[in-house]
Amino acid sequence: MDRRNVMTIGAAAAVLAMAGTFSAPAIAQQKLVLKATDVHPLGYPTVEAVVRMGKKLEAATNGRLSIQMYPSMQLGGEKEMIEQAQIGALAFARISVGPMGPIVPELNVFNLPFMFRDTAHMEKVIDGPIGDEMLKKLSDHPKANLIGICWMNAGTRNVYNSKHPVRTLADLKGLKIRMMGNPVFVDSMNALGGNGVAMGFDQLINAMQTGVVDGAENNYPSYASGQHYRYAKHFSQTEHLMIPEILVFSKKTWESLSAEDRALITKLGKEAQKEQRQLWYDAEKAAIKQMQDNGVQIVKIADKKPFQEAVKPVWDKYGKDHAGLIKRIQDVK
Ligand code: BDP
Repeated sequence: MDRRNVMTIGAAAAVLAMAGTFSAPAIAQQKLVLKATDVHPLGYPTVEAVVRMGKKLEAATNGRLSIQMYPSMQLGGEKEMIEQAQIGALAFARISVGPMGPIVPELNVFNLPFMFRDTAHMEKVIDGPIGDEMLKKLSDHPKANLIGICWMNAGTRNVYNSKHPVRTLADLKGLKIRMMGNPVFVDSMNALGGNGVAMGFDQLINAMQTGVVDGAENNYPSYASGQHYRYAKHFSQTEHLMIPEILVFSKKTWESLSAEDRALITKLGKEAQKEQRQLWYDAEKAAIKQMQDNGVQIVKIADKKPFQEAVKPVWDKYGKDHAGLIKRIQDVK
C-alpha cells in the first residue's frame, strides 16, 4: 500500500468519524412539530388530554418532538381531519369511532345503538383485549392509512330538539335529527321513528339555525360547549349510543419515526387514555350545570325498552357479520 492510499483511507475514516460524531445526532436532533386537531375547543377533555400529551412528549425528547394543537374545527370537520391525517398533512386527529365504521367494518360494532350496558362496560371493553385488538385492526387496515393510538371516553349520546320534549318513540315522529356521517346512524334514527339527516359536526349549528334540522344527538359536553341549547333546548336522556373516541396518527408520518419515538408516543397515548377519563367525568358534571343554568329541560326516559326493541333491525343489518365480536363484547362483565 503506498502512502497516497494510506492518506486516502485515513481521510475517508476521518470523514466517517465526523459523520458519526456530528451528522447523525444532528439529524436525530431535528425538531418535529406534530400537528393535532379536534372538533372541540381548548379545554374540552379530548383536546386537553392531547395538549398534555404534547407537553410530556416535549419534555421527554428535550423539545425535539412537540404537538401543535388546532382545536375548534380549525382544520375542518371530522371527515376533513381524517383525510388530512391519511395523507400526512397532520399527525394526530382525535375522532369519534362514528365516521370510522365505514372504513374499518369491525369498528362499526361500537356504533350499534345500545351496544354497551353502561359506562363501566364500555370502559372495560376499550381498556381490555378487545380495545387493543380494535386499535390494531385500524392500524393494520390497508386502506385506513391511520395508526390507532388510544381510546377516549365520550359518554352517552342523547337526542335534543327545538320542538318539544321527547319522552317516547312517538315524540320522535317527524323530527329531523342530525346524525354523524355513517349509514348506521341514519338507519338507527329512522328505526326510532325520527328522520335521520347525516351531516358534519361543522354544519350543525347552521342547520339548526336555519331549520334544516330540528335537532341532533350528542353527549352533554358537546351540547354544552357548542351551546346547542341556544337552538334546541329539549334534551332527552335517550342514551341510544355510547361511542368511544380514538386518537389516530397518520400512518405516513408514523413510518418516518424511529422505533423509540413510536414507542414513546404509544406509551404517552396510554397515559392520555387514563387522564382523559377523569377530565371527562369533570366535564360531564360541568356541562350538566351549564345546561341547567341555561334553562335546559333534561328529560328522563321512563322506559327505554321500546327504544331498544325499535333498533333490532339495525342490529340485524349491521351486526350480522360480526356476531362473534358482539358476543365477546356482551360477555365482558
Ligand atoms: C362529538 C365527538 C366528535 C364528533 C361529534 C359529532 O366528540 O368527535 O365529531 O360528536 O357529533 O361527541 O360529529
